[in-house]
Amino acid sequence: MSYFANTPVIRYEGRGSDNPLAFKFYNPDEVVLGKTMREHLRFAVAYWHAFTGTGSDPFGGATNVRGWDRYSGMDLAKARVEACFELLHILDVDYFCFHDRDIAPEGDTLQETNANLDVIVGQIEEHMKATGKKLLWNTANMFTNPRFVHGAATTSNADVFAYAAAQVKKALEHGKRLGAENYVFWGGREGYESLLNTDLGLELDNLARFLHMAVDYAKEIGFDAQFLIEPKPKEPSKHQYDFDAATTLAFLHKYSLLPHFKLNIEANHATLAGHTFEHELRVSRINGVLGSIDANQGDLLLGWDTDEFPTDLYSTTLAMYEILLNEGGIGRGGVNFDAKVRRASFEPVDLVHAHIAGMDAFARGLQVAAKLIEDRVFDGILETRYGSFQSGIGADIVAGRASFRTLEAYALENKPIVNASGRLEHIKAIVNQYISNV
Ligand code: XUL
Ligand code: CO
Repeated sequence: MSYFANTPVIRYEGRGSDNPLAFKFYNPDEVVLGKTMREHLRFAVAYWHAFTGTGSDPFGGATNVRGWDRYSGMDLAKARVEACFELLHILDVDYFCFHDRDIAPEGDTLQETNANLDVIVGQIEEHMKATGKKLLWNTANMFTNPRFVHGAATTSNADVFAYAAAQVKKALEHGKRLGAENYVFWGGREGYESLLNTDLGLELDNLARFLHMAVDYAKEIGFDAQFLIEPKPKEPSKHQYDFDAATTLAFLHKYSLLPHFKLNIEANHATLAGHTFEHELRVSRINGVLGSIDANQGDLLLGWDTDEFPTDLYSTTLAMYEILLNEGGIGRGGVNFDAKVRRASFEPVDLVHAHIAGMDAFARGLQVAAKLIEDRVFDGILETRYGSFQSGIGADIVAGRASFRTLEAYALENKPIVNASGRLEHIKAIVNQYISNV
């Protein structure tokens, strides 16, 4: 039974190809800076958008035409697993990611819910063994069910905190069983609406307590996945605690969690926070916490998380630039397509087209970024721009030899200060040249 009309496996045909079912830039075996594209990019399909999403929006219902929708309950859950492994095969993608609630329906009790999950995790495990596909990360959905109306780890209701702990405990056990390489915490309801009824200090302390318990339990059961926090400033809550990379870093530092976590940076979350994707990646990289990415893009004209498939080459180039400069590249992380087809792209083949578009955009970004690095384009620019710190007073500042006294004495010499142009327009033109010529 095929959910994708027996679509053949997508192959690389090169940039001249007009075959919609072929890669134009993603050539898994092509070596770039000593590693294959497959190794650099570690693409993953997001279960929630690809198999659980329906195309509904606040103004209208489901539009997606999906073969598995003829089923319900556990049969639907099982059919989605089949569809997932078929799509991974078609796309030649090695990884997938899921929330617990994406893969199995909730029962009337936590026991029933867990039993449903166990069945589906068993089915997934068999498919993984048979196909060699791998779990990039799993996570717990603690935002859809109304019990999380006040939050999960940051709820005002201790019973909900306990429930959330039980849910993550189970998710960690499943992550271990399936050999997940990472485990993600995205705090969908970990935030607040108004300070008028919020104990900000207690909520943040509790969030830290929760994360420490998760670290301890993973250690206890021997689950050695990389733990990741995924920052997002708002939506669904008005103010989310993991607002952006810098805020999350300060939180991890304050609560001694920094040794246990890296960040999963999502493009559309960055722009919602008023940052570029590359800003969030840079902040993470220079602080040693760039762990993985959720690949998508937002819309300049819309103020919410549109989760579009990434097609903007400028953005993928600058993102791959940060990843290539990160120690170990993307490491144990990957490029997870946390992206959904537009509501009007409702045919199953649109899911294939969308992933091809995203994979090609990242592959192209990788090629261009590698060439920018090889040619030392930005190194040259920075060396020139910051040259004043290489010698004289600048070198004294950098080496810690300067003080306000020595700097005042220097400034009082009253030499005319000469500034150089930042040349930004020229630099942007160079990037464009690389994007078109490489
Ligand atoms: C929501 C979002 C999540 C996380 C996992 O905006 O990005 O899907 O990636 O919970
Ligand atoms: Co995400």
